[in-house]
Amino acid sequence: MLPIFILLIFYGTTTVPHSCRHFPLICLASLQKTKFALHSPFYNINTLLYVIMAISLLKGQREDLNAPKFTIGLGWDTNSSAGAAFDLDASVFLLNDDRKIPADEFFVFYNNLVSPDEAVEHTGDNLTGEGDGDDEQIRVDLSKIDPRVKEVVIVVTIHQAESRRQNFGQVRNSFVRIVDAANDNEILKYELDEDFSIETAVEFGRIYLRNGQWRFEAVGAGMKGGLQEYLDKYN
Ligand SMILES: [Ca+2]
Repeated sequence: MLPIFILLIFYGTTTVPHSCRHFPLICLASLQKTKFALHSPFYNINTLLYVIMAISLLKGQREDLNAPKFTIGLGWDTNSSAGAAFDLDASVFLLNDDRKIPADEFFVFYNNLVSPDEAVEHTGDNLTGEGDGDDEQIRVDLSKIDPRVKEVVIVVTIHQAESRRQNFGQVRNSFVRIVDAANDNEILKYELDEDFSIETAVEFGRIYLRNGQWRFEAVGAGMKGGLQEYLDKYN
């Protein structure tokens, strides 16, 4: 435990997303530097827990999600210098045991910002994706979730991809992260590999209930199509 903790302290001043593939141990910590002062003699239990809990995920990795209330932050950058402007859209499908939405309103996107149980709220459509940080956010309160819902699928699609001739091969630095609403700590982050080419829609991740425990899976599965194709799949 102690060597791991020392390692976490050592890497607390650096950002390490891409070294995760080579140094999996470092992936234990996706550290918020501002929360973690090396010179402070007072490493309280919250700081320690936070350092242990912050996790960078690799594709396919699954982790328990122990925060009942959190924000899903999604980000991306695009090569928008050529051609039409990019507009990427985050959407969420709340699925039942049969992996279907119980009603149309359980598909939360830019034109339906809140689910009927008010457990999921899209904070609004970002039309450009410019700047750092989250480009679109979805707030989740699992304590409110409809008992029929067992899975929350998070997808990102390119608006009018076909007519604008755009795809995820032109998108980089995309990520999905989970931020605990209780303390604003980032508890999970998945930075997608940049191996997409012709895909116009990507499932970034999913949150699912298994044996009474909510978990997050870093999915990173792309496909050709858009929201209609996801609707056909989940409706
Ligand atoms: Ca958008």
